[in-house]
Amino acid sequence: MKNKFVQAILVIALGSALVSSCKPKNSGDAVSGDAAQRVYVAPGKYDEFYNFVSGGFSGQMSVYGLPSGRMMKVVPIFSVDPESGWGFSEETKPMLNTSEGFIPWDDQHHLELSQTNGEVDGRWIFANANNTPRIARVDLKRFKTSEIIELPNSAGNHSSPFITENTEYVVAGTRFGVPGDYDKGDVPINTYKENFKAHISFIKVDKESGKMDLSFQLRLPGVNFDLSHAGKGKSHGWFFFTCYNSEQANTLLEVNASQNDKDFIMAVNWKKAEEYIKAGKGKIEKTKYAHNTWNDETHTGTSVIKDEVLVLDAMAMKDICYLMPCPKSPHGCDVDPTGEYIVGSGKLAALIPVFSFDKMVKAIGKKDYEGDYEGIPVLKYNSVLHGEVQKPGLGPLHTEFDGKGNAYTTFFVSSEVVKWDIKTLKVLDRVPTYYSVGHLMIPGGDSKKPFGKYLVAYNKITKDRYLPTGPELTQSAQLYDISGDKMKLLLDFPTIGEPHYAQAAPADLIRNNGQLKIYDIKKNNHPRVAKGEKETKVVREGNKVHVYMTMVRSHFSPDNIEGIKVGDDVYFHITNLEQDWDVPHGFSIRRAQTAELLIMPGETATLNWKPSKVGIVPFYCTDFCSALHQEMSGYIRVSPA
Ligand code: CUK
Ligand code: CUA
Repeated sequence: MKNKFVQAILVIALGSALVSSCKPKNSGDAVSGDAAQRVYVAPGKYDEFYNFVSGGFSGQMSVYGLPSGRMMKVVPIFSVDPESGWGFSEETKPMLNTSEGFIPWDDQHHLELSQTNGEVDGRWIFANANNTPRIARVDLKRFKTSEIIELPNSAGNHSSPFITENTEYVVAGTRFGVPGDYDKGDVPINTYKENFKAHISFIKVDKESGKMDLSFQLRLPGVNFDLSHAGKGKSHGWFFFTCYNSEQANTLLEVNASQNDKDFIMAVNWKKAEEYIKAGKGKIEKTKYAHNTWNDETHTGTSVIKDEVLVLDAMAMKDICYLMPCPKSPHGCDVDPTGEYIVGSGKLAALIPVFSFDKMVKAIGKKDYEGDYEGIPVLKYNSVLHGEVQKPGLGPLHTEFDGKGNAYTTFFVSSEVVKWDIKTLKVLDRVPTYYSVGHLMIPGGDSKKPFGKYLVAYNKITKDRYLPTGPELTQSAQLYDISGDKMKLLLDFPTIGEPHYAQAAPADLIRNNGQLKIYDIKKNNHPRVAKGEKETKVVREGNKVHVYMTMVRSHFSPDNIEGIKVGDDVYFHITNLEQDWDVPHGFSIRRAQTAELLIMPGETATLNWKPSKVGIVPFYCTDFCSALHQEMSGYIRVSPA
């Protein structure tokens, strides 16, 4: 039976390969002959890896199983989510608060799993918001966003969130130079060079709780940071950022921002910066940013607006930052598992430069500079270069590692993944991607200990890979087997939003980290919890009405509510009394101005509703919860004001 099934899948796979027209000629070679078997996870069986994928302009993170490519969850982070009530319930609204109020959307590009000793530890995953600069921490015990911190003095939070090898810091570099916040901002745009500055934020992460705290910012010339990675092993203590627009042009048309032959990789000695901060060299500046935290026992988010930030002028400290020239608008910046090799991918370059950390340290020791850039030493290209990968492909973007001495780089323009040897810089293999790959991911592939085995390409262009769905097509990821000498294509799978960076961890690492199945109702400290039906009540305070409600299979209590008037401001505080795994209940009310609530066992959530019409208003549970789910409903009587 199994073989027949596999054969059928193969026939379908091959058949579709024949009818597609615009594939490179070698596409057949790249597909593994036993691909179907390699990705088939039988019903009831689990995947080998969790794959966390950035949601791009959806603002969320999605969770897939590998090798099956099955999507298991979308975790709402930076965008409202009507399905779960994220950003709609009173408790979650503060999580999307910023210094300029509630913001319902963002562009989520990169994810980074927490690490201990440079190895993925499966505790948290950090996410960036590109548009309104923010960093989030998602707790992987609950698959829920626990914390969001806004970044002051920042615009375009692209070079983030990348972490140091013990998750000491989450680091974030700005994409746009800006003059700073508030009163500093009112300057002519063509005064870019003098007024616009780049910033790197260092967010401290508490070892036990994971709680974030904006520790300090480095102020730098107004270059644009693109991507970054921390050093590891021997280079622990350093951070590496690609910078483009070293011209500091305020209009990024090619003539301006790409005229320099070489931009830079900036090496930042963050341990030194930390010392300067400890020695009191930072300056406290007035600003405003939101810091939002979720409390698991009150089931409520709190937003605090902070008004100060500690800034260290990196241009004045001569030994924090160093620049390594890097050809043509570098994009990705990746550090190999040993911490020795730093790969810069110049997206307009025809080669990949690989820098040596040891050589860099030596060059700094000898002050082997070719000059300086606004007070920051520029090291000589040849004194820091390990070597160049010649003619690897067109449009290199990002590199990951397999832990066996190989690097894998994506090429957007030539639409391929290229495998090369880190030491010899020889190209070993190449496979086409469909089409125009951006990021790639190997489980643990940016850590000290990659898990290898698979590689996923996250593509920018879909074209003919799936059944057409009108002008808008799904985004596409592709899974490759990298366990042998040659890469083999195994599977296409669709993703949400536009996927950028992703992470993956062995399933057991996440499953055994103390996964939560229910919230203990005894520990529920929500200020308006009802821990049993006896505690339910309707309390009027002026035109505000608080309904303390419970839900349990298969009824609400109370389920008939009278005494509500047009113009009232009604709050339904609903507690799910269940204490069984996978028994959420939903709550929706006719003409609610917000969304539904999906409430987990033991949790309390609040929906606000402003009745505008006289009449009978039904409400019901949205999640099929028992044979009597359809009966799980009720009525509200709305009377004239
Ligand atoms: S960027 Cu998307 S392909 Cu935002 Cu990481 Cu390189
Ligand atoms: Cu509760 Cu359906």
